[in-house]
Amino acid sequence: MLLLGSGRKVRPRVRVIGVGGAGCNAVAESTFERLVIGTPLDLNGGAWTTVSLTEDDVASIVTTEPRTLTSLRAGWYQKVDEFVTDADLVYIFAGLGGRVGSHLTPVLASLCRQHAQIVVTSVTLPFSVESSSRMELALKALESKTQRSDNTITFPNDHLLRLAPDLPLRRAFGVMDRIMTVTHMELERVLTVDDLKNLRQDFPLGSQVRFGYGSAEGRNRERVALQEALRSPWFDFPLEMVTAGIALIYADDLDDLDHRLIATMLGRIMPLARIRFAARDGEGGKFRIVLLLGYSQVP
Ligand SMILES: Nc1nc2c(ncn2[C@@H]2O[C@H](COP(=O)(O)OP(=O)(O)OP(=O)(O)O)[C@@H](O)[C@H]2O)c(=O)[nH]1
Ligand SMILES: [Mg+2]
Repeated sequence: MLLLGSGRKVRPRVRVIGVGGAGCNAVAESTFERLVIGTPLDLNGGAWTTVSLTEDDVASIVTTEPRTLTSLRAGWYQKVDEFVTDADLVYIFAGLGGRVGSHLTPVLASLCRQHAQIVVTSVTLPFSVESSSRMELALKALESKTQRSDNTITFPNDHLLRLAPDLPLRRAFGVMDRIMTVTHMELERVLTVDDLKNLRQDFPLGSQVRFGYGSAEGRNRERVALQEALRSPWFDFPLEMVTAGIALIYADDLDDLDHRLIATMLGRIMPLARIRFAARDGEGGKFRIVLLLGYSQVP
């Protein structure tokens, strides 16, 4: 069984970036060194690095080809560069479908890759009710992001409606913010620099990652929680395709046998996957599991 958090207990230097309206909101609760970048309307204050974009900046970001944008080294670009210069691991958050997040995220992901060992980008895709042009823009942005500059965790907003069909849009955004950001904070308590090397191999550049969650109590709690997590609306691809994964387990009194049971169950469903496990303390008799499952893009 592959465990995260073993090896030297040296924690990676983490930086978090929120891009555009959705990204800035999503990182508001993050406990790491954060940078938010967007128009003045997007920036929600707080004691972290703030990069305010003018309308001219936004116009050039939207109309300039990413490679040219990089070579221009505008003021905002240099501020982000400075912020991530000694980072080992960078998380970027954005909502695709608008102007800033969609156009800037791929550029920032490439920039961060020049410094950090791992860059994880978490993006939402718009709700269908928003507009079809938003979805088009979002999918285009997603495609240009998979120019092998990072690993992308994608959260199509629509899938949330399968869990909570009657949520008003504003509330739904808030729920998505939490779903998107909780995992990076939890992982941080476990990951060491040695883990980054392994994860880099497991999740090659351009990997697509999705999220699932389950919890249960009582008899067969491991099995029930795992089945719930595997039914996640975000696992909308065949699980046999999964090549790598992270299983974060929260439970008290877990022994080796429980670990092995979970590893065996996952192995049956995802025979090709290298799954790494991390155990965290639980609450009462509850067993909770977060699954991040990834597959490499077919070139
Ligand atoms: N999770 C979350 N998603 C949001 C939020 N606000 C907007 N979104 C989603 O993110 C997409 C992009 O919206 P924004 O983040 O406002 O876009 P932007 O990057 O700021 O770009 P512009 O608004 O066009 O300047 C929207 O289509 C929504 O689907 C939010 O507060 N939280
Ligand atoms: Mg916006």
